[in-house]
Amino acid sequence: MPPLHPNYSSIAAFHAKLVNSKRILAVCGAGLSAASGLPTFRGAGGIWRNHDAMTLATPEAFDADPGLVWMFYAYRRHMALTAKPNPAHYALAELARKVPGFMCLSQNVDNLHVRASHPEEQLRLLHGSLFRIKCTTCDWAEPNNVDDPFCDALAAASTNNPKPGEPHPILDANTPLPSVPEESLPHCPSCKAGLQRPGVVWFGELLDMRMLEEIDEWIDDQKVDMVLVVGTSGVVWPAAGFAERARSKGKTSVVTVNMELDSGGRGARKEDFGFEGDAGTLLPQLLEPVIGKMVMREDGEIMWEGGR
Ligand code: BJW
Ligand code: ZN
Repeated sequence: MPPLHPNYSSIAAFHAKLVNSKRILAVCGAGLSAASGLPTFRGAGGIWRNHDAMTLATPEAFDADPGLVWMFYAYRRHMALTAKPNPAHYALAELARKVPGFMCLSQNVDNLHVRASHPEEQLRLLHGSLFRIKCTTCDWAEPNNVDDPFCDALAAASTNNPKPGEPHPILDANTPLPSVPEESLPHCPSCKAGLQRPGVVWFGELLDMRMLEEIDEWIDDQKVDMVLVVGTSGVVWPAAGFAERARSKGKTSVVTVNMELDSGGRGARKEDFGFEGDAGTLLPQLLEPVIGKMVMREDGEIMWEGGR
């Protein structure tokens, strides 16, 4: 995409706007966790065995073959547990500590924001979590289940790759999946009738209504100075609508950070910015005047030097 104005990708111009921004919203997607080694949904990474990940993320797919869909999610849980938050997750968490008027809306279900110690009250997980388990039938839910394997029948999804550097056998559509009959999957301990399922939001399902109301109230409350749109294709609703809603109170800068700018930078205006590249590299640089420079101590603890 050609730059919309000379400053569209100017870090200096962006920094000038950032340091004067008091209310900042972030809308994040799978590209944020790409630097942690987790695949995105659309594009090459979105094929699981020979299934489009999108066709597995539906209640219909779960009804038709709960064993197959659970295997997909069991593998994603294992991958997410094995992955580590990357500098972009840490940068957003530090931005939250430095800017009380910052709110992060994430479509990611991998728990990496939480593991990067993002303050909970400044984080909304729009599409739930791989580690929340709920019942298909009643209101029973377990908020944080990190069992890996999740159950015996799904153990194959939790094995480490026997040949590191080559695709995991579970991703090879020519290697048959162990059969996972419905009876072998955990049922609900409360109603006993329903199946346990991942607490994520599938296509056609409602997001948490109270959370959506709170988000709308947060956006409409006062002018939002800046929206960071990070690593998302921006095609899934309602997440795709928040940046435009935030513009309603005046000049809000919408800042796209994406590996491919034209994938997320549609309809940009002269107050907007766009930065092309890996979010894990770009976000810490972009936010540096406020959060400082990230330093990892020998014991693995993240520190921030300089900044506000
Ligand atoms: C990098 C990078 C790097 C790569 N650095 N960047 C209004 C209009 C039309 C349709 C609808 C509408 N309202 C609702 C709908 C229906 C539907 C919808 O949006 N459909 C559209 C696809 C057309 N929405 C829903 O059904 C939602 N429910 C709802 O609204 O209920 C009411 C209702 C229902 C029906 C009709 C009307 C109203 C629920 C949506 C739930 C989405 N669930 C999933 C699965 C979650 C569980 C799981 O993880 O398995 O959420 S689908 C999948 O897409 C997942 C993601 O969170 C979501 C968004 O994807 P994301 O994160 O943007 O990833 P990608 O892969 O698309 O993009 C990655 C980006 O990163 C790319 O741009 C890369 O370039 C970039 N990138 N590497 C920076 N290193
Ligand atoms: Zn139940």
